[in-house]
Amino acid sequence: MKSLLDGRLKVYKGDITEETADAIVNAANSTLLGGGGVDGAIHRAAGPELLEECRRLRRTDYPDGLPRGRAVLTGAGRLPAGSVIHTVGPVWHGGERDEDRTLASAYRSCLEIARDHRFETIAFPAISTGVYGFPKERAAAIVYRTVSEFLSANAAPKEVRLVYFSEADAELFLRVAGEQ
Ligand code: AR6
Repeated sequence: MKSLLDGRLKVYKGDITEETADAIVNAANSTLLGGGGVDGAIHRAAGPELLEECRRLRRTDYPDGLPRGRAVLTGAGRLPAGSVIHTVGPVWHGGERDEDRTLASAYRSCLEIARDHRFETIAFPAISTGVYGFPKERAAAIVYRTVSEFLSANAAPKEVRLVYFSEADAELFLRVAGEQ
């Protein structure tokens, strides 16, 4: 595990479904009804209660789905985390469709929810860098910038965890962060 930003940013390899943070982030899609990748893993581990809560949110607040770059809070079902923040990152189309800004907005929206609920810890997977195809290096630079800016302006959350699914992805982030 590596610590950055005066110990407030932790970076390591892990499985986000095992995190005990106040909130873990789900790289969802607009339907909020589950999918593959980390979304599928989170729903599998959380159980049917989480899906039911997402269905309810669709009926009440998001009949047309959760827009890209936004985030919404739910409980965590059987997960060890306190709650789940679902966000929808951009699909990579070559960089001409505001993908960078949408990715920053997805991270920022999650951090705002954590701050507003006075969460001490929030754990993120690498949003958009799987099925959605966002280039990992480019995402790392955006994530580092967005998290640094947010933490320097806000006392909560106290700690942000970036949980990468492979050692190589965690190392790539640390290299890019070191270049910023
Ligand atoms: N813990 C941490 N990271 C994980 C885990 C895990 N258990 N499982 C996968 N990853 P992706 P996206 C990493 O594709 O690109 C879904 O179908 C993975 O290695 O899950 O935002 C949704 O429903 C990768 O680095 O999310 C959407 O339709 C990262 O998580 C779509 O995929 C993100 O990969 C979202 O695509």
